[in-house]
Amino acid sequence: MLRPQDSSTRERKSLNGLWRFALDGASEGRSAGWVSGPLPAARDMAVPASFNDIAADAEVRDYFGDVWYQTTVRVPRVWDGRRIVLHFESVTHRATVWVNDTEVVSHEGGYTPFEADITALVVAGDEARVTVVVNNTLSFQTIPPGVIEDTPDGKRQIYWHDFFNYAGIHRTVWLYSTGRAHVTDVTVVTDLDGDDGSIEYTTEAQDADGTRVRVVLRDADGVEVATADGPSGTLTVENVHRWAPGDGYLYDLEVQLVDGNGDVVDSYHQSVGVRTVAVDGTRFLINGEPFYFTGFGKHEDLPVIGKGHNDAFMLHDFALLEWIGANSFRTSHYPYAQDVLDYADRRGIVVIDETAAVGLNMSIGGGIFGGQGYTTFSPGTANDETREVHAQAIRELVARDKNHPSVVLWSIANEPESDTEGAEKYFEPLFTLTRQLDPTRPVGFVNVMLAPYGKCRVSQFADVLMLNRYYGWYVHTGELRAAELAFEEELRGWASENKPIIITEYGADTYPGLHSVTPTPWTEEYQVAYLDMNHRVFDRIDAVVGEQVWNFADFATTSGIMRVGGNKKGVFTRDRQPKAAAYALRRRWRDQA
Ligand code: GCB
Repeated sequence: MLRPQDSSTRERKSLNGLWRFALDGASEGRSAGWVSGPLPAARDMAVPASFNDIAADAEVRDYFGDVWYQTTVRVPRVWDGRRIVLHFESVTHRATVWVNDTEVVSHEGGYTPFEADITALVVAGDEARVTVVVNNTLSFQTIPPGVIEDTPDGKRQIYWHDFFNYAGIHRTVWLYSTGRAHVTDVTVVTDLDGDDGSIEYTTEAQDADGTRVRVVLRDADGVEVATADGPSGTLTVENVHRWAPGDGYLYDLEVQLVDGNGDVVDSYHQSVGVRTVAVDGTRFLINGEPFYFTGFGKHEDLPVIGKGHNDAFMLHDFALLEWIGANSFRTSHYPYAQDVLDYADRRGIVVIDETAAVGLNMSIGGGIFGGQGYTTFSPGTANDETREVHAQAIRELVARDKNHPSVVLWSIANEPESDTEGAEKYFEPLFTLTRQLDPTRPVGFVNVMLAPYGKCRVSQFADVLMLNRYYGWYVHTGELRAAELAFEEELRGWASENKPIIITEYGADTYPGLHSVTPTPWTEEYQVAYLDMNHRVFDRIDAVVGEQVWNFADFATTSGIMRVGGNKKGVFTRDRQPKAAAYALRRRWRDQA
């Protein structure tokens, strides 16, 4: 599915702003016909944003079940006779949408786009009512999983991932128009041959009889550098300007549908960064050069708007990445907004792109080790149906992000159970599927400390080993010497597998402003000493090709005795102020660069 854009043949209109919003605790909205008029007892709600923190009301913050959103949109008069589509960039975790009284689309999964052709339901120049029922409940058949438990106090939503279950309409909602004949998909795969580059392109189109495809490639100055005819083909670029870490150079590929008169009836622009990615033994290669990842696991998490996308914070976060000398991040623990991926392309920031499969591990809850009272993989818990939902999440992620040069590695899950036969059976087909969908990028998953070297049964399927390790925090707490020895011993084991190792998480909770002259967990000094210890270990092991600190910034979690106003492993606070560790990392990463 192509992201809506303005082009010479396409127009879009954002539906962002204030919508009406109502909780539906009694699940009566459908039977009571809420779609047929203004929502009863509604309040205002911002789109895009999570609904949880906006209302200053515990009932809303902790709500699970159906919530209703509604707005009206006037269809531009000039779209008469055009194809009209309603597009959602993400609704967490699932949605059903009506236009006026007609149900038009449902979608499962909180972080990938979906859309409906509503041409037959609207009239150019008139208003249309858009109603969305959003549901945020988690079960063993959702990604991420959860369970609703009966407690003496009523029903409770339990989940095992260590971040707050923010929900709502998190990204832009678009109404857009195209002509009848329109491009529906573009895929680009790039390669290098000495100084030259090649772009293999494939296009798909609908209602396009009587048209032909023409593609035009322009450089960043708008100068035409190659053209081709046909729905697929290969373009060659002499003396190509490569996309590379720190150099987000992008070409523009315009895909045109041209009718019999020579008129362009559809035009879609696809950015292209020409680069290669490969794994060679323990090396991770970008453009044939060994690449060392520096950076963070992040979150989409902000005060008030929760997981709502915000351009100002996006720019600020990228400015901080640059300030600190980070060259990469992981979209822990779900696909991030497309604006973020687009911007990573433009800034030359490297991305590990992750699905929302987090918390598939009944030995951890909310970041804390300890049995959660369920078996992870079983017919009654994570089962074949879960795997199909997971597979669909992978399909939608690859479909959405396949053309981003910044994306160099797929992470199909974070810290699932991976030391059991059930895990091995669950994951093998998902690796196969991901490779079928995208043979050009390495595939991996993020391994948890509970499945250390020698015990993990899933890492055999991965091209790259991504490890989350907390020596000196969750184990050997405050004992950095012991932590250093134990960590090095485990890592040497992994290094013998002859695959690149990226440490995708290491971190220590740190309360900003807490200090000590002795090594005391939670202080700013301890976070620095902890990171230094980790870095000594990484620097001694050649197979380690990346370090991504957990986390870029403090973030919201469920409440619990291990979390002080959220997870405090941020190198920046939630409002993006630096802790001492930010300066320490800046020295290491900028000196290394
Ligand atoms: C992890 C998880 C991450 C948690 C982190 C922690 O291993 O991947 O989601 O937030 O540990 O701080 O415990």
